[in-house]
Amino acid sequence: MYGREVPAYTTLLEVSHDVNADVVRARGADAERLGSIDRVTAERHGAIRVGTPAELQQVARIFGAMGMHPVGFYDLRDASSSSVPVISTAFRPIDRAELARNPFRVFTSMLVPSDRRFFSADLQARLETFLDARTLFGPELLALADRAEADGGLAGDDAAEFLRLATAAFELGREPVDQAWYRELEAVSAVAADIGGVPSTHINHLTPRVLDIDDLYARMEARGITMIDAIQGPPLWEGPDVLLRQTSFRALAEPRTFRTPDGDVVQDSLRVRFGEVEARGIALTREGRARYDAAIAEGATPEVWRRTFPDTEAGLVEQGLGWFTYEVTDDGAGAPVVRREPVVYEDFLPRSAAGIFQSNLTEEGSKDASQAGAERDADWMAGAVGRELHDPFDLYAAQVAASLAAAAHRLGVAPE
Ligand code: OOG
Ligand code: NI
Repeated sequence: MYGREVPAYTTLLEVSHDVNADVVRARGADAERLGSIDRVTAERHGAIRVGTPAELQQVARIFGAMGMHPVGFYDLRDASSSSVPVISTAFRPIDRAELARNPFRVFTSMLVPSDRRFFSADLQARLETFLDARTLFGPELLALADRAEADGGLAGDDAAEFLRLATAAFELGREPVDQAWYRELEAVSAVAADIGGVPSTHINHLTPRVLDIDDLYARMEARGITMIDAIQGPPLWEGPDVLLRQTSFRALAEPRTFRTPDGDVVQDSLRVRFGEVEARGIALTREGRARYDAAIAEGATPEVWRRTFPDTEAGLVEQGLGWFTYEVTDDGAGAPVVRREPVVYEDFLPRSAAGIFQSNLTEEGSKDASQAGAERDADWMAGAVGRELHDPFDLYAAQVAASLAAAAHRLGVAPE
C-alpha cells in the first residue's frame, strides 16, 4: 500500500537491497553480526501520528493484536532547536524471539494541543473539537483487534479482514482537506496540520534498514534524489556502530484535494511524507547512552567519537557501555564455548527524530518559547495509552540477564 502511494519508497527499497547485498558479499558473516540478512531485509519501522489519547489507545489495540507493545517515551517538543508539538512512543515486539520473527516497529506520535508554546487557548479548543469529531478506526476493526489480542490470534477470514481494515485505516485520505483550517495549523506547525488538519491518518514513512548508510546516501544522490543534509546520529568511524544512524530523502509533493473557503474543490499538493532509511548498531546501557548524549551535544564528529567510545566491542563490554548476550555453543568436538553477541538497538533517538521531522519541513512554524509547555512524561503517556509503557533499558537488561542465566544453566555453574 505504501509503495503504491509513494513510488520513491520502492526506489529506496531497491537501493537498500543493492547496498545490503554488496555488504554481505564484501564482509561475509561479519555483515550479519547485528542480525541475519533475512531479518535485515524484512526489517522496517513505520511512523504514524495521531491527535488524542483516545486515538492513541485505539492504535495500541491494533498493534496489540500483532504482539506489538508501547516501548519508550519521547518528547519531541524541546529536543534541541528543532521542536514539534508531539510526544511519542514506539510499538514493537518486546521479546527477542518475537522481534527476530517480526522486526517491525511503529513510531507513534501524539499531538499536544494544550501546549501554549504552540497553540493558543482558542486554537486548542477548535483543534480538540475537530479531533473529537473524527473516527480513525471503525468499530469492526477494533473488535477484531481486541479478539486477536485476547485469543492470541485470529483464524482465516477474520485475520484477512483485520489486515484489510487495518491497512485501509492508514491509507492516505481522499476527502477534500479544509484549506483554511489546514493552512491555519500549518502556520503553527506543519506536523500539527498533518495530524489535526485532515479527517483521517496515514503512514508518514516506512523505513528499511541498510548495512551501509553512507553508501546508500551516496547512491541515492547519484540517482538524482535529494537527501536531507546529513546522516543523523553517530558519525562514520572505525569503531563499533552504536544505536541508530538515519537519513531521508526530502518529502515529495503529493497531490491532495482541498476545499477553499468559497467552497470550491481544487487540486494542490502537500509535502509531508518522506523516505527514511536507517542503520542499526549496538544497544547502549544507561551509562553508554549518557556518553552518547554528551558526544552528540559536542558535535557528532569522528574526533569526538574517538574521545568518547572505545573502538572495539570488548571495550564497550569492559566499560559497561553496551549490551551483550552470552550464548553457549559447541566447539564441534563436544566442548562448550561461550560466545558474546551484541544486542541490536531496537528503539529510537529523540534528537534524530526531531532532526528528521524538522529537516523535512518547508515551513518553520511558529513557537512562543516564553509560554509554559504542558507537562508530559512517561507516566502520563502510559495513562493515555491505557497500557504499561515498557522502559527500553529494562528490556535490554532483562534480555542480557536471561542469556546469562541460560548460559550458566547449560554450563552447570552459578549465574554471575
Ligand atoms: C516520526 C519521526 C521520528 C524516527 O525514525 O526517528 C522517526 C514522524 O515523522 O512522524 O520516525
Ligand atoms: Ni522514522
